[in-house]
Amino acid sequence: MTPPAQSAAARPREISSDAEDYSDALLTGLRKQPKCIPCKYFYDAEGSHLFERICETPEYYPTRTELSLLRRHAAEFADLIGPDAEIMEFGAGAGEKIRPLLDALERPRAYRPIDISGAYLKGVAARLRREYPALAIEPIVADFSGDLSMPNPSSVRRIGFFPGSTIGNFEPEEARQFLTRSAKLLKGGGLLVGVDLVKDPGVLHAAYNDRAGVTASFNKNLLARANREAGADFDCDRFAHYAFYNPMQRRIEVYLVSMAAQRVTICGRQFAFADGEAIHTEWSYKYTVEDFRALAASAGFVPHAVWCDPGRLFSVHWLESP
Ligand code: AVJ
Repeated sequence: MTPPAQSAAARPREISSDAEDYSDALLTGLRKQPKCIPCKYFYDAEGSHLFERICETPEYYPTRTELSLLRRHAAEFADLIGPDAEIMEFGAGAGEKIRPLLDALERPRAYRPIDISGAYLKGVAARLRREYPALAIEPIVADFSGDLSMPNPSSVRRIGFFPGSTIGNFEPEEARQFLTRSAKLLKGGGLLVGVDLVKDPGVLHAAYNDRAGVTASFNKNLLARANREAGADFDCDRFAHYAFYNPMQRRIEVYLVSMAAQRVTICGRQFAFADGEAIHTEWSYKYTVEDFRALAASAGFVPHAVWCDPGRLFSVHWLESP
C-alpha cells in the first residue's frame, strides 16, 4: 500500500540543497589553494550521528555544559522570550537543546528547526511532534548561513535559537554578517545563542582530539561521503585527522592531511595531493564574553543577559533585536 501522501505541512520545506550543489561545492573547494571542504558537509546522516557520539566523549565539554545551562536557566529564558513566541533554531541537529526551552515557554506558537541534513531533520521533527502534539513544528531544510528571509507577520514575536557555538564556524566578519541578517529577521524579538569561551589550550585541543577517535571519524566522513555521493575514490586511511588550537586567531583549526603523494578522482576529475598536503575542513572560533557582546552589538543586537557555567567553559547570551 503506497503511504498516504504527506500533507504539505508535514513535509520539511526545502529551500535549496541537493547533490549537484554538494558536488559543485566539493570540486570548488578542492580546486582552491589551500584545498578545503566546507564544514557544513560534515552533516550527512552518518556525520550527524558521529557528531552525536562526539557530544558523548569525555573531552568534548560544549554540549553537556550548554545543556546544563539551558536546563538550569530555562525559566529565565522563558521570561525574556515571553508568551506566544515563534522559535527558529539555526542548525537544529538532534533537537536535544530545544526541549528545556519548549518545556518552559508559555504557549509557544511554532517551532521551526532549520538544518541542512534533510533526512535527519525529518526524524527529529517526527520525534518532537510526538512529544509536543499541540505545537506547530515546521522543519526547514536549508543552509542557515545563507539567506533565510521569510515574511515576518508583525504580530508574531520571532525568537532565534542558535546553540552549540556553531557561530564559531564562521570567521568573525562572516559571524557579524550572519548576526546582522539575524537581527533583521528577528526584529522585535531576539536571539538566544551559545558561545564557546576562550580557555586553557590543552582543554580545547583535547575536545577536538578525543582519545576514542570519534572526531577523527567525523572529519574523515567528509571523504567517505564524497565516495558515497560524488563518485570519489578517496582512501580514507591515507589521510590523517589533524586539529589544533591557534591562540593567535583564537580558533580551533581542523584539517585532513594527505599521508602520501596520491591522486584522487572526484566526479570524474583527477586531483593530486602532495605528501603532507592539508585539506582545511573547519574553523571553530572561541570568544571572551566581552568580545562576543561587542560583535553582537556591532551587528545591530542589544546584548542583554549572559549565563556561564561555574568553570566558565561556555556561555549562553540573550541578544535583543529592537
Ligand atoms: C557543531 C560546530 C559547534 O565546532 O565544536 C565538533 C563541530 N567539530 N568537533 C564545534 C565539531 C569537531 C562543533 N560545532
